[in-house]
Amino acid sequence: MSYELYTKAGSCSMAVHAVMNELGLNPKINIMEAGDGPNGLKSSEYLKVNARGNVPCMTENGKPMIEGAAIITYLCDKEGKLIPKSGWERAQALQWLMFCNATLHPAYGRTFWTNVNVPEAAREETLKNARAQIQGLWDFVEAELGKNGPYLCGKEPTAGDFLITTIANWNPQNYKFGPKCKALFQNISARPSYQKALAAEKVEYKAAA
Ligand SMILES: N[C@@H](CCC(=O)N[C@@H](CS)C(=O)NCC(=O)O)C(=O)O
Repeated sequence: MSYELYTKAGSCSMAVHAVMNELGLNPKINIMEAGDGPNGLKSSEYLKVNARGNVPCMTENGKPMIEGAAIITYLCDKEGKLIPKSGWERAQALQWLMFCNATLHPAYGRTFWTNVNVPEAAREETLKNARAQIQGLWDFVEAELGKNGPYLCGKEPTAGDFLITTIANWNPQNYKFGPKCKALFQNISARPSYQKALAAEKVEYKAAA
C-alpha cells in the first residue's frame, strides 16, 4: 500500500499524521497552505484530489479519503492498533475520538469563525462566550481523566489521545489545562510518532507546559 497525507501545519490533520506514523505507514507528507498558490488548499491541483479544499485528505494507492476521524478509524482498524476491535473498549475509544472531532474541534471552530466574521465591536464578547464553552470542555476532560486516566480510555493510548493532544495546542494560552490533561499531552507529544509529525510540520508543542 502507498499512502499520502495532505496536512496543514498543526491543524487537525496533524493528528492523522501522528497516527499514521504510530501505525508505521510511512505516508508521503504534503504540507498545504491557505489560498490558491502552490500547495494551496484551494489550488486547482489540490481541488482535483480533494474537492472540499481542506485537510486532512489521505490517499491510499491514489484513492482519496477525507474526514479525519473516519480516516483514523479506517487505518487503526486495518492495522489493529489504537482502536480496540470490539465491545465496550471499542465504544469508549470511538466515544473519545468523536468527542474530539465532533464536539471539541467545532467549539474551537466557532472562535476561529468569530475572529474572521464578527464585527470588532461584538467580537470580544462573542469570543469570551465561545472560549468559556471550550474551557468547560477541558474541565470535563480533566474530571474524566481523574476517574480513568492517564489516557482517555485508561491505561493505554487510543486514537482520540492523538487528536485531543493536537487540538490542545491551538492557542493554548487562552485555556487553563488541569494537571491530568497536561500529563496526557506531555505523554502523547513525547512519542516518537508525534515528535516526527511536529518536526515535519515545523510546529512547536506548547500545551503541555
Ligand atoms: N470535519 C473535518 C474538518 C476538517 C477541517 O476543519 N480542516 C481544517 C483544518 S483543522 C481546514 O482544512 N481548514 C482550512 C479550510 O477549510 O479552508 C475533519 O475532521 O476532517
